[in-house]
Amino acid sequence: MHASPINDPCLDEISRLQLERNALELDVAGYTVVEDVLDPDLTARGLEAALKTFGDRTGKLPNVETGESYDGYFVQRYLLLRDQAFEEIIMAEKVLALIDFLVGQDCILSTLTGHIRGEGCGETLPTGYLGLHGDDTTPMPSANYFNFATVNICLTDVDEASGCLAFVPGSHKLRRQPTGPERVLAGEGANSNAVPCVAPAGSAIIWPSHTWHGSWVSETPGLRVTLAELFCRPYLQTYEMYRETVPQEVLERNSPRFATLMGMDTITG
Ligand SMILES: O=C(O)CCC(=O)C(=O)O
Repeated sequence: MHASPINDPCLDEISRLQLERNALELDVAGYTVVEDVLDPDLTARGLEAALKTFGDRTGKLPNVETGESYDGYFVQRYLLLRDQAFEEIIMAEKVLALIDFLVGQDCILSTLTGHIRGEGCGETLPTGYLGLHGDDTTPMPSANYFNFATVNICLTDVDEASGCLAFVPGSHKLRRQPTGPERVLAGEGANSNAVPCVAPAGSAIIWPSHTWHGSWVSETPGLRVTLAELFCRPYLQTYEMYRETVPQEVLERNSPRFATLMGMDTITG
């Protein structure tokens, strides 16, 4: 005799891609890392496109080795339509399998944001570190399911010296934002529950919106470059208005799932 199987397309996809341990980590720790979600060619194209976008918009092309003119922390939104590499990156299948697990297969893309971290504090982040926070912007207490899920795609290696992410394992179960003192990541009173998360280029760091995270100051002159993807339930307002702006030719060269991520199946707004 055999027990009845449970049929669930999301679980089947997680098994097919051998991501069972990652799904468990998301449930237990509130974050996980999957290496090699991008191949080296796509990682290199994504990095070049990200650097070019920052350069075009600021007038200073970032140099990953020297980090010149990029001390501190820099953020650029609306990257997706700047380069076809970004369209491929948001479709990385291992990432989407875990995103489906967190926020459902009908989720939409809220933003594709570029993050550059250079040495020290700079003008943009006087503390040097980015304080602990959750990415759920809905009122507290947070829902007992996830409204948003975040992915950081590493386009360069992210190690402790270059200002890696900090996570508080298990904090996704608290269903609230950290208090002011709980946000602190360095110096006296730093939150001792925060642990570092390092990952090589080509990896995805994935977490549900409730998990407390931040990042430490970089102590190296080179740049750490990541893409932050935020996915959300389809009834929420997105950071970036893809449904209203995505060109038809972009939809035509991509899959139906890409169109769903662009919000093409939503009826509100
Ligand atoms: O890039 C970082 O340092 C922080 C990233 C972050 O907080 C996020 O993607 O939500």
